[in-house]
Amino acid sequence: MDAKRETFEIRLKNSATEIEALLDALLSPTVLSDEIARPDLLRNAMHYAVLNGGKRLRPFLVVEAATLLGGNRQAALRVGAALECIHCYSLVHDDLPAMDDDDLRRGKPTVHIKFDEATAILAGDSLLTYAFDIIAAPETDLPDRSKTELVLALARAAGLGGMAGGQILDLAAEKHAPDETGIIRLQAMKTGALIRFACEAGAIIAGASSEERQRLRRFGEKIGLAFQLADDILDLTSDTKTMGKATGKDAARGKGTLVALHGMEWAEKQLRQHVEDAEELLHPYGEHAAMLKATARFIADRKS
Ligand code: GRG
Repeated sequence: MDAKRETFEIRLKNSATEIEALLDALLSPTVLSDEIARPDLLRNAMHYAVLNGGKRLRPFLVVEAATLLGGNRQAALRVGAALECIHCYSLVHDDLPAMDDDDLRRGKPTVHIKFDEATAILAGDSLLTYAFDIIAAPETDLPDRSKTELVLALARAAGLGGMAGGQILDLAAEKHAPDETGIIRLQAMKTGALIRFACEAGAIIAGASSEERQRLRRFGEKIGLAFQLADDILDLTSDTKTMGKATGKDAARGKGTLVALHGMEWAEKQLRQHVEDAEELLHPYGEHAAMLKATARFIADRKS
């Protein structure tokens, strides 16, 4: 492994450890002010949904983007934890029988298998709500204006016009295969929106100029495209053991992906192009952006 990749992997691992410690503390039995009680069953299901492995890529992007632009690291960790709560909620709900009906996630039984369906639905709901609590809470050391911007951007990324909207387009795509524009749009919503938010959030936390915020947002869009393309390639080339979840499901359902449309050779070339474009966007920051550039390469080269 080259030295740069090794440095990146150590940094990702360390940041994942910090995020997991924070998530564990946030999901402790201690009742917060204005909460009435924390029912054990629901809290345990949320804890299981969140602290069950996972690369913690989205929080890493928040922290690294904020670091690049001089933002407060502790605040970035809390926003990263909030984003991970939303990501995990989406996985819990995506795995439900009414959606993808999966038994395995991150190599372990999915939440509705380990607990039950009602608990999984409520754990997802509570993780979604908790994300906004974590950002707005006084412990997140940011000006109110930044918190409002973060809440608004995250709500737009996760909801009707973002991830949840993308999920319904994805479900509809099983019945009527979308054309190329439709595939790109649904993927930008379902997967891309949270990744773009992660990068833009770093700029918001740092109180960066609108030009810098826009640059980080475009970087997020590019790596979001790379992430989805890599996911589609892995769905065809990897196995359940490596991925920790079922593979080959998209192809089996005849679900339209860009890989299915254009072939593997095109997809791999396109993937490299997205990474190059992403790196180019960070050119003005030189070596300071080495970690974010390494993240773009990791997303394209990942094996799970
Ligand atoms: C239920 C509202 C709602 C949305 C679901 C995220 C999602 C939308 C569906 C998951 C299906 C899927 C496999 C999407 C592809 C991209 C993706 C989110 C992969 C998993 O993300 P990783 O690789 O996972 O970052 P870890 O486990 O490392 O966190």
